[in-house]
Amino acid sequence: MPLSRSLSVTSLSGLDDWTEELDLEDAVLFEIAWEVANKVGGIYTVIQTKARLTAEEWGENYFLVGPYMESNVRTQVELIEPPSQAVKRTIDNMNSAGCKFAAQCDKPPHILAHFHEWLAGLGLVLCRQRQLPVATIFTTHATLLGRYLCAANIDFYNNLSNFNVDKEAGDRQIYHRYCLERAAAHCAHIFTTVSQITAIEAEHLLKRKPDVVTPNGLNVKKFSATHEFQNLHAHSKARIQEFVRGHFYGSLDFNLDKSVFLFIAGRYEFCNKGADIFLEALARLNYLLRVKNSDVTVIAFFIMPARTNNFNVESLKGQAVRKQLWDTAQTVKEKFGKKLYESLLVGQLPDVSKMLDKEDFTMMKRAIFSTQRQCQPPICTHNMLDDGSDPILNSLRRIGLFNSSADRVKVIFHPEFLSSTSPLLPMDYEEFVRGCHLGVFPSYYEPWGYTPAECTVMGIPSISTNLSGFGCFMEEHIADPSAYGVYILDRRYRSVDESCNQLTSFLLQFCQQSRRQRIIQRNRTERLSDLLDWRYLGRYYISARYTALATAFPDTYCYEPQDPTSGFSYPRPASIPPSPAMSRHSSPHHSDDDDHERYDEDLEAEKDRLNFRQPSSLHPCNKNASESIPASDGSSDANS
Ligand code: G6P
Ligand code: 1S3
Repeated sequence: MPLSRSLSVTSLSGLDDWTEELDLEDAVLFEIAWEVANKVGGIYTVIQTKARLTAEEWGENYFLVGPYMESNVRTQVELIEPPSQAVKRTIDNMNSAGCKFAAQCDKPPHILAHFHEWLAGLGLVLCRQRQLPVATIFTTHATLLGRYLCAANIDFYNNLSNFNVDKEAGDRQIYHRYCLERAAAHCAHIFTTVSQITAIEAEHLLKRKPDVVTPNGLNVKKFSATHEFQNLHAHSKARIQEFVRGHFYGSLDFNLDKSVFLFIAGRYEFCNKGADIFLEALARLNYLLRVKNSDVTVIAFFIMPARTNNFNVESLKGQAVRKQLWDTAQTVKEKFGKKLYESLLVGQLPDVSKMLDKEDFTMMKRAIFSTQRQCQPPICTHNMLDDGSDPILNSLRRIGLFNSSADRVKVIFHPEFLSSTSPLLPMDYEEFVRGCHLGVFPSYYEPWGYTPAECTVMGIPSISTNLSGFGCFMEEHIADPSAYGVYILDRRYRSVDESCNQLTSFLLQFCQQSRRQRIIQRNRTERLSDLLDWRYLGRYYISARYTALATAFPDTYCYEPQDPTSGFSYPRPASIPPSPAMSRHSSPHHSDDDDHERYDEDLEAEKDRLNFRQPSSLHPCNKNASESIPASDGSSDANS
């Protein structure tokens, strides 16, 4: 039965509406990746977050193919009967013939197979080698050689055109994998990657220029109440504060209300992810805050998985001590409350000096005694297996950040991904991000970089770099990213020392903001989230798919690819960007309510000023279709 599918991408604040239609008569889409229902890294997030939109477009003709891992199947996959006869026949044939059969139908569907990363690339190479009637797409999310060269601290971007790629791959003993990746890139009808910067890298290292750049999106959760995400920040921050109270018990000589929570998270690639320069910048920030006698305390979290043998005793003890203090306070409060109540019942004001007895004081003294600590609060929450050679710990030893009282910058290294079932910090990653003030991702090698994108959609400011796909994308499409809380560090045209200085100055600037300024900035950050929604960015994948179909089956599909974003630009915020000098926080009448009113003004003013240039719409055509599809407002290239 002929299928006609249409996809509407609408209602994103200020961004263009977009409607696309293609007659996908009996066409099926397979998306193949090692990370389908198998969380290893960012590719899992791409597939998982994009699935809904792709399923809306392809319906039951969309199939994801990944490795069979029993535990993942049990937790992430719902087993069903094959939906279409063609697929059922294929599966039956494969089962009965030990997977040796290709699809055999009277009228075979048009197959589009999208392979992600070199691990899945072999299937693509074999499709082409066996001349199967399959339209193919290969997406690389990073090049193997690029990752290896950057991790070796090589001046990568200034030497892109000079590498002897075969030799470099051979020297690093990845030649077989490199060849597979390069073969997949060359065999594919359409070759894509996740950012412009990785497109340049691929052109030099894989020797093929990507046909389409497919930036990574997210499923953006929109709250009906404007301030809901701000409330979530406050709620999650309170939970992080609780953890900090326990971690620093006995040394809580800083004001938690004036503490700023920074974090870096991701795969533990010390230099590629920029943990090296983050640490250096923290040391410089510590110095600056100390000489300025600042009352701000920075707590920097490193969430990067390393080899451990579980939580360490001191960290667990900290949370136990905090819990004990809490329980003691609750017990005393209850006794106090009961006596107060009884006194009021008989019409008397209580004698406050008699409300607590000796026993209560003993209990409280004992609790206070338990907070005595001979050592400084730990840096690391776990027992590290490679303590002596761990790069984060060694850097901390070198720069001398040991969580001492005098330090204005404290560090907590949590070498395990977060989990809501943790006995130490029972929060999942999303809750944790929401509770922090700033994500710091000064990566040197980062084809896209989901971490700052996730911060943005949750309304949390972040620092990324002009060597990351995300940073370049934001720099390209936003007039003044830092005004929106998207700080982009220059790691391309500056020396490491200069980048460290710039990072230090971003951090210092951030620490000097008042609460009110942070709130306004978060509002602005969140406003960018539509830009990162698959409902907007999904069009690049659609463009790649239509182009592949038209290339492989030119008698059936015709499509003239256009740049799906021929330049939209997000304007500067209408109001003055937050800066410490603009703070009205000292106003005696200041309250959070003022702030919330101010957010709305800020929001409305900017809505009025939004002036997007719309991308020219895609015009796929099917030879069966009579005309190309105009933009949803009826024009072909309208301005909103
Ligand atoms: C949110 C809440 C406010 C709270 C603020 C704290 O905006 O709605 O009630 O005061 O967070 O912000 P801060 O940047 O100090 O964590
Ligand atoms: C890669 O994962 P990574 O963290 O090794 O793919 C991600 C998804 O495309 C991308 O966001 C990231 O930059 C790459 O490096």
